[in-house]
Amino acid sequence: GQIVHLADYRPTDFVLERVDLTFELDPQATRLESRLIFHRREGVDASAPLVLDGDELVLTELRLDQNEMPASQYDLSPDQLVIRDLPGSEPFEVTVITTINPEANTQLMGLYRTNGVYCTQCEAEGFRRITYFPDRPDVLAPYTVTIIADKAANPVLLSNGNFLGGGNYDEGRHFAAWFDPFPKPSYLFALVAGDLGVVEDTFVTMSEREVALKIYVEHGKEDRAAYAMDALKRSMKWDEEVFGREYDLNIFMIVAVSDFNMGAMENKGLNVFNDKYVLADPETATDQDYANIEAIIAHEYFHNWTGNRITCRDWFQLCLKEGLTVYRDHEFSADQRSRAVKRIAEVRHLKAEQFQEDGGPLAHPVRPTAYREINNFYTTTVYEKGSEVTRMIATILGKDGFKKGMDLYFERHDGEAATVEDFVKSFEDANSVDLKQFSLWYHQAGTPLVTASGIYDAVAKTFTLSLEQMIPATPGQSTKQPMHIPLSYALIQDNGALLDAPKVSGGQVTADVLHLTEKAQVFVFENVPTRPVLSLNRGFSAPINLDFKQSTEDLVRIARHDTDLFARWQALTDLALPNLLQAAKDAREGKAITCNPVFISTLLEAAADEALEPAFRAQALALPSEADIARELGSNIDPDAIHKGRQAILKAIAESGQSVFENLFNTMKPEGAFSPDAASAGKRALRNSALGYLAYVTGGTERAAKAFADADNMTDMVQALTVLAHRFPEDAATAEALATFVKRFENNPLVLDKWFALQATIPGGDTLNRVNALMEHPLYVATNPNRVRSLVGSLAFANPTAFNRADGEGYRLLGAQVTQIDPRNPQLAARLLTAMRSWRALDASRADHARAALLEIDRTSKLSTDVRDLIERMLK
Ligand code: B3K
Ligand code: ZN
Repeated sequence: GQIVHLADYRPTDFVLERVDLTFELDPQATRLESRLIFHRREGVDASAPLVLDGDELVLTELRLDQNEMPASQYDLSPDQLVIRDLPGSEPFEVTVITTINPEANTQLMGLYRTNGVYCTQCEAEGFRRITYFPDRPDVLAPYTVTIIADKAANPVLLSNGNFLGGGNYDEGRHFAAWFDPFPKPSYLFALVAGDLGVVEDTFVTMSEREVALKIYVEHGKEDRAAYAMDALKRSMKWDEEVFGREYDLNIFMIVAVSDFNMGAMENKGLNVFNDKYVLADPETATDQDYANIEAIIAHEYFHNWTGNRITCRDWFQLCLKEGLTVYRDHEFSADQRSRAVKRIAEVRHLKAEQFQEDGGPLAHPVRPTAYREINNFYTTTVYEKGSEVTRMIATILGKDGFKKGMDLYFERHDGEAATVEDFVKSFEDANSVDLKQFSLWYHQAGTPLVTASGIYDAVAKTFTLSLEQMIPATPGQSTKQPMHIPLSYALIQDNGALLDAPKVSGGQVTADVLHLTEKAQVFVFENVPTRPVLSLNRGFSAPINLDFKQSTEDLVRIARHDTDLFARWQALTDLALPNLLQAAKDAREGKAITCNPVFISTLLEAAADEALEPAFRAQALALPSEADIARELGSNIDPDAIHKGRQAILKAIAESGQSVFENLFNTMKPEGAFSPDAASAGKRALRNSALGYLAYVTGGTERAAKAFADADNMTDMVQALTVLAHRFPEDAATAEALATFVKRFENNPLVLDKWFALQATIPGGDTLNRVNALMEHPLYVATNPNRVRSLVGSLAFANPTAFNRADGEGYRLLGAQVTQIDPRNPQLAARLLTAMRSWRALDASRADHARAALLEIDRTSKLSTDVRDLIERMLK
């Protein structure tokens, strides 16, 4: 793979007017006749050839305006088709006939088979595995698609757009024709065919058009699609109400498949989903599963406007659709559930994943300028930081200003392939503001570090806040410019009340937001009666690291009194962190581990506070993870010491809070039949958190075993089983519970994934033996991405002590998996490999083992571009 540069972008020489595809489906030899109408773009040299992309393609036939093309007119390779001597300005038709083997397609890109169902995945560059085509997002055209297939095996024949008609064909075959009037790029093409069950509903849009809604699942799983359907209808309504966006076709379809490289795909009118994000019922899905389904259904649906109606000019603009659509799905979930709890979960995820990426060898700007393999840029930086950048625009412009900008963006660019610059300009023009400095968020990688310090002058009654920003160097970017960082703040007085609208000087201030735009800046607040406590970056208004040394008393005041619940959670976290860091240090040096009693009492006070929603209290009790502690330490990391220290802190909290936890465990069970709503889920989360703490006091095993036996839903069952497995891995009760669970759910792949995952995350080096044994288990399916992620992915991403075992065996295990999976499924292999992206932060001996494992992969001949690209960046 060659490196592609943003600076090299230029439009195609030929404009694609229409696409007409006819598929004759066959498991090993599908025939596709593709008819493309082009014309030469105005001003393009008459000698310029038409260049079409391919990937491992077999050409069967080629015609120009219905006549067979002489071999002298084109150059052919599996990766490219170049046609010369084409008309000057009048339209012409190229017919490309290819033969495809869906069954041999293990990459799951292009046309493939999963459980007997034909399905496609074309983003980013999968369409070129189906036919020779100008496979880039700025080539938009309406598509007509005809599918012909054996009727008995494939009663369902689907593609994008509206259904035109269908009927019987020859030899037991039938056909269906679809037309998508909305011009789209090839990455949004989809085809699905097979024998599937369907759940149907309708939605009436804001202009009173009736839209048919259909969710296709494997036969017998129809009942488990009800929640997804409900989430879809709520998403459609919300997009009308909040963004003014109405659905456009007369049908919207979702298909759930069991072999999929990612979560889901927003193909126009025909979303294809990993069935993990469609299927749910109380017996088999956890509250987290329900929340994920709601968020992903919404995300893919929202793409219809942010991604499909307005798409990306080139793949460098990926955040234009992904960051924006993540922002939209975050806002949707916040509106459907508890906004503060949602924000806490988002920030936890952002810090765990994106901050880690931004601080390592794979760091890149939200809008990169070069890539070797685009599939490696579907990253948490493009998605989650991209969403944060959108959120900051809303913070800076306010609700109305943001809406004006979005409306202008939709108005200006509907039907187009746009850029990040187009997006930003819409906000500038709609609000008459200059966002030039702000745009650095798209271009400069690295998490800014803001250092803050405050001084109160009791005589002058002023509070002086000094801020300084530093953006760390990242690969290819050694020097950075100061950015525009919006910091939401509050001054909390002695009595806990917030100081109302204080007078501030020193820079731009809008509502409760300080705008840090200089490298160093001093804000002075006047008429402050007593020494205030500053709560800064409330709601995580900017995705930064904040270095602000606040005393325990000050943090306790924020934790008790801030009106922003996110800030209260942040203060509790800031109270916890120094204890966890010190504990890791003491554990490493073999010293006794202690914990600040004020932190413990503040935490327990929050846990027991009936005025706070249970989900918030559960978030507070979920201390920073081992990975969070590692990130705070930054270098010379010893995961065993972090684990040992954190366990000691958890035990100290459990011992002090035993009665609080017993009370929560006994009272937090939601009444009545199971409901996945946010309030019930919050109660379950708090109760299960209490169960986790109680595992550190006498009777822990028995209590967890009983909780497992009593569980009447998957959330409680999996939580109890996790407590048993993680805290008492060698206990007979654990072995028995694991056996009961697998026997009960042996026919449910999604539940089996949980069984594998919770064993792969048992702390400690012995887990590597367990994982090796599980890879030989008859229920382990090495070709199913969900199963591989649940076992190997969970070990590498979510089990620091086992994966980083001191002898390096964890890295070797991952390396062997990566090289084994790579030839079949490069995207899956590459994704697993990113688990090693922070290897340089480990202690010297572990880092040596990690480097050796990476070099071993590097020595493998014939690595995919995906893995090769990552290895090179990680070893650089
Ligand atoms: N757009 C797809 C992701 C495609 C990934 C290609 N490697 C799902 C989404 O973000 O909605
Ligand atoms: Zn997306």
